[in-house]
Amino acid sequence: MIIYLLLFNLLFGIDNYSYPFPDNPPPEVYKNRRQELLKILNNNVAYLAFSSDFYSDNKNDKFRQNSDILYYTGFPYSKAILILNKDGINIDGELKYEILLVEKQDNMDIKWNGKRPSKNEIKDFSGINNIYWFNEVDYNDFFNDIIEFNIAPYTKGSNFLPYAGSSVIPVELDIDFFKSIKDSHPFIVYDIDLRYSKQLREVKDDYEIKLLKKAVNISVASHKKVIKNIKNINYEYEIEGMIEGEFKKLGAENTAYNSIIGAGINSCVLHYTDNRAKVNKGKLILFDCGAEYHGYASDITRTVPSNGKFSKEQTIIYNIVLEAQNRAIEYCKEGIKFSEIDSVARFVIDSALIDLGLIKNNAQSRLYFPHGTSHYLGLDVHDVATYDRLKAGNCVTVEPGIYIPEGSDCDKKWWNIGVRIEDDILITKNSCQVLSIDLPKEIKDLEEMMK
Ligand SMILES: [Mn+2]
Repeated sequence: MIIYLLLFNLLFGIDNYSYPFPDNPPPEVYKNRRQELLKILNNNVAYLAFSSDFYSDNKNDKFRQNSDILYYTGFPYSKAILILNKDGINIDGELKYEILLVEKQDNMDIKWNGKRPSKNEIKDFSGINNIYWFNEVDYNDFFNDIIEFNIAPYTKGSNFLPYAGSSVIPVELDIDFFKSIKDSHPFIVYDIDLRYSKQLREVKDDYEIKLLKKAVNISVASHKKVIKNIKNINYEYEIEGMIEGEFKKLGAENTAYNSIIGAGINSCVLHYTDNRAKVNKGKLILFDCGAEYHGYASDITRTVPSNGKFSKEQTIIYNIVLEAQNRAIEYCKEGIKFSEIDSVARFVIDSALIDLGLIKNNAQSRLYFPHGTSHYLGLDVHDVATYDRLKAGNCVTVEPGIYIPEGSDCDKKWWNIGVRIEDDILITKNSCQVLSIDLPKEIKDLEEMMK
């Protein structure tokens, strides 16, 4: 009988679930990341990270794991809590430094939602030895010597907030997990912040760089497809459909953020995501779209005219932004302050806009260039990091822009020109590598592609 079953499996395959992915890091890498975190955690602090379902009750959204759980375990499913503590947690007379609590599936859950990995399978891909079902242990006893919880907030799409100090997206602290703990341990301090994790996550290891490159390559190929087809586009949403379809066709699970596709006046709206308007002839189309691959984000923007040919005014503004971007990218290397990337790009743009008479002085810098030039990139599109000095292994975007909406206090010929050019940059030992280098951005190359 066993033989027949084996033969059946060989012939037809058993595809309960498709995890882990073949290009995931091996278990030692996750284990090493957890050990690095334990090194910098203070004594008597328990680090806690919850799977995304703890932070939102929207069951209809496609599940995407909390970035910190992905980083430390690779576990991509709901109903999980990661606990790390450098003093060790006493379970049955043994000290455990890392624990993953997961929910045991019943047959109904398997039937409706599909099978999740067993304890052994989780152990195999994450390297965590101590995996317990929620109802198998009394986790109240875990925290008898704890004076502080360091809780990882949910960060995807949280738009620069989590590293601004304490989180403004608090974990649902009245979840059952905390209710009983609050009764038995009323004096534990709750610290919702990535103060420890960000020190590790800002420096990407080789496995992360590989996945980031894959995400970027998918985005580059998809942007190319849009540029080549730009003259056939009649509505903004056609680009949304084409580019997001291409992301998924090439293996991306998600978009890294909501696609921004703005034509004409909408090219001047920084976080425009309606993507419904008609594309008028000769207007600029700005598309800021990035794929997410195995949790890793890419973030790329190109701006091209709908008729395939830049007008005189479009060319002038476009080349200022391109010059600012090139100077800023050249400046990116280990040791420089993160904020200086913006200073370099802003200096180029301010000087050019003063020469054109569009602004009077640097004090007006934010009139047509109202956002920062860079952010870190990783598991989150606006990734957690110290935002201090660049280190080898950091990944950042460089994305200057100029936006002159209708009604601006300048010659009408500039109105509704909005240009942003954004690439993804890996900081290396003495220099940097533009991960999205294969996506053209010189006007002559773009016009050639659109022919
Ligand atoms: Mn960006």
